[in-house]
Amino acid sequence: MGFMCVVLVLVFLDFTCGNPALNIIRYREDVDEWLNKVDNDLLEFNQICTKLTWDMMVYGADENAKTKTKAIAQARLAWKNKICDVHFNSELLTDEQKRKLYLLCRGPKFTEASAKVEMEVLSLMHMAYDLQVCFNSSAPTPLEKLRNPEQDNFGYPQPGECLMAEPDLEYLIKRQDFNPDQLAFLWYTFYDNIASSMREIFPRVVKSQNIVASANGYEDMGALWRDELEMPDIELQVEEFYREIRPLYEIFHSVIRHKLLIKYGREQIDPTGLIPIHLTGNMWGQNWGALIGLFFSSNKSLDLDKRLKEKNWSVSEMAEEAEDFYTSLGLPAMTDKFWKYSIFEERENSTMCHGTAANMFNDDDYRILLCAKVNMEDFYVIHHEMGHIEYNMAYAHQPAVYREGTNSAFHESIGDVIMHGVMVPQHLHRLNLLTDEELLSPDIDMFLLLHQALSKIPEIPFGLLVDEYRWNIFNGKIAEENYNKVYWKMNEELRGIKAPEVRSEEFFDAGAKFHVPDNTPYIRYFLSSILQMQIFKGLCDLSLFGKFQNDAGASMKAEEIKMPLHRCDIYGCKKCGKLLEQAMSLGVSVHWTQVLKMLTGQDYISTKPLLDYYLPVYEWLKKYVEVNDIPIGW
Ligand code: X8Z
Ligand code: ZN
Repeated sequence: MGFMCVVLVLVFLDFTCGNPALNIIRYREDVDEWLNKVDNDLLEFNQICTKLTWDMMVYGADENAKTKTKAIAQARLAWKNKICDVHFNSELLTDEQKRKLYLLCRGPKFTEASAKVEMEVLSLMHMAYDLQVCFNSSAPTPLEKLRNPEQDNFGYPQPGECLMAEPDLEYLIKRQDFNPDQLAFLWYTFYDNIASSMREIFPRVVKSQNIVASANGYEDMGALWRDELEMPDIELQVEEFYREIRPLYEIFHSVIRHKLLIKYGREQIDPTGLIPIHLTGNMWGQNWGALIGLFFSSNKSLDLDKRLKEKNWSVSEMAEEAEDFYTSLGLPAMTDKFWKYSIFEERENSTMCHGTAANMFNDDDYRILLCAKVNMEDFYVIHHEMGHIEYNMAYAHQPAVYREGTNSAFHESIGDVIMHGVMVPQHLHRLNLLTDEELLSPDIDMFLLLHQALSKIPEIPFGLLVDEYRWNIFNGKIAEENYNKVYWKMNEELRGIKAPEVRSEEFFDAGAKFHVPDNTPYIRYFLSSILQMQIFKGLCDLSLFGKFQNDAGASMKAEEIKMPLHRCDIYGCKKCGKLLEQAMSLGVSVHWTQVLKMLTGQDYISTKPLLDYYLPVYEWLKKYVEVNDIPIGW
């Protein structure tokens, strides 16, 4: 969600627009009037900033755009400093007024000088990531040596060819027909290029970030990021959540390692050790969906990517299908401007390719930017981004200060909730991605659950890793000279993953993940992985098809026996859409516990729905481990 992220940075930078300096406001009514004015300014800033950010993402950041951004940022920081300097007689403030003031004034505090440094270092990070790699055309390259005439090298980069790191190399590393050396070469090409430039920049980022965080009373930038989530003991809570999920991850890890051992042999895989990241089918080892073939031999398997392609859908037709799911719930369709301005595919001159949803804060102007292809992973990304847009639309009537998710983890979870509704046999059958026979086959549940598990379970420890790591850099627990060593040590401890070979301090490998150069907090995805299952369960309980029906036709009253969560078909459930809409429409006007209570009946985060959802996979993996005598853990 690069866009929201960049904008957030700018939102915190803020505009001028002369509000008369009211340094002490004594009356409630005056506070309301003042807040209304401030809100109008905020809306205007958001409109200007989002337009600038969108244009920079789409057309690149030329000098003109940079100058404009700088000017707006300066104006905005002056504005924010001014409004946050106003004093109130707090006994007179209503709870609503207090919440607005908290929301307006949280985040970093800039001076002209610190804003300048911050913008410089953030822009350097972006340049390090938005990278095109050109493969050497003269000297014999590792690429040449790796080219195997016996093998289908189709798609392997040719000497002289230039590719974007994300998404082109990211896409290639999924290929299961490349050999381990070829996969390692792709991985090194991505990481060596990005992580070496990031090594020099990141310490400057840390310094700059901590200055602007402590200027507003936070201990460091990690504390500032955590504040947005409004979970006071979040560091302990996320540890506890992962402790609950870890047995599922470990058994899953062990079975995948065993399958990789069969495929690649002991030369590549240590049967009791760590999984090499470049063999996970993903540049960051966060999504193992490309490994589904390890479980189902290709001729027998149900290749959903292939089926999607056979439908001859374009990417925008995939987006229409996603929209259809949302409208089936009674949620609004995408707007005309969405279809007019959104970018779905990689362009010749694309600079930014990470999936992004943009709220332009302007009537019905919402957009997404993707470099998608026709495959299931990008079908997911489309649903994910549309979830952001539905959230944006639901709170559009709120004052500008409330037009955010109740916290960022909720914003990340909506589209994923919907995607869980897509990945049930009934809906895939509705999309003609499953035949009648497959719908009724007893194996279909396990296939889809494994598909979901491969795509989503590795994201959980990765979500924790990216931010625990950065929190510990911001608070000084990780010293600069150990940045990379600690990163790989945490990879080992938290998720049993290693680099192809030991990495030196010449690199800052965490910087090869988009959200690090984009300066976007990442724990939201960890929390979303858990929350989305809770919310999906909340919706499932409301839907008719969340329950087994009584004797065919005898009564339309649903039995109280619940449908297993992984089979819950929420498509068309108007009650579900209504509840989602009500919850999302509150924006950040209320604390997230209230929103979660509406959606699930509980006001706390629980891993139970996630563990229940995967229970059949867990049982299946346990048996598999016993039968094959597979060691667990690393
Ligand atoms: O960044 C994203 C979205 C945009 S908010 C495409 N995601 C995370 C990632 O790619 O690392 C979605 C899942 C995790
Ligand atoms: Zn997102």
